[in-house]
Amino acid sequence: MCFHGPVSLIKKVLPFSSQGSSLLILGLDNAGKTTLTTRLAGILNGASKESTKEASEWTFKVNKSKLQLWDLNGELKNRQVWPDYYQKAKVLIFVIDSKDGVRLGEARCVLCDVLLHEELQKAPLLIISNKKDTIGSLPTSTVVDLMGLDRLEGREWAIKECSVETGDGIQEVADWITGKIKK
Ligand SMILES: Nc1nc2c(ncn2[C@@H]2O[C@H](COP(=O)(O)OP(=O)(O)O)[C@@H](O)[C@H]2O)c(=O)[nH]1
Ligand SMILES: [Mg+2]
Repeated sequence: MCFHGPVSLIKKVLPFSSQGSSLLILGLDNAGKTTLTTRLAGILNGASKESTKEASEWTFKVNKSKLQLWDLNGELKNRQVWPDYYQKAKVLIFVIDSKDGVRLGEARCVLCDVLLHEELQKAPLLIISNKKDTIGSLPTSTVVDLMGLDRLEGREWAIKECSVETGDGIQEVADWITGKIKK
């Protein structure tokens, strides 16, 4: 007997296991999400589980408990499946390419849409202003301004500068995650 069909269907509808916490890594394509995930795996005992064109699943060990991490594909055509992952997300990370001022407006709209989802109402949010090693990287105050972050109401949020390529700021991101998963 073959259960492949139904099991795949259940997995698609319920991408999370019932145990542990879940973290979503979101952002536009090319922001640095996958590079960040790989870097974090080195610090937080991460192991890659499954990868599709829409999402990569990882398991991390944080504070002796299991953390499921999902690195979601940020291309426009793949963003429509993001809500499938919102149900049990405890923590959100939104990665921004700080040298791509042209796409900050798009990033703002995408983040706005994400935060409107009821399931994510209580999830703390970390914005990562990435690619700080590049010439033309925008200062954090400009990113906060252009993303409208100071207008976020009723949401626990923080912003950190990072260069996931060089590793600068990664430890602070890992510490932030560890602090949130403790709660
Ligand atoms: N200079 C620089 N390049 C980066 C940084 N982070 C990511 N990149 C590059 O940006 C491109 C997209 O990164 P990737 O992690 O695949 O982005 P994703 O589409 O959000 O998953 C790759 O060529 C990375 O090497 C960074 O902090 N600095
Ligand atoms: Mg990616």
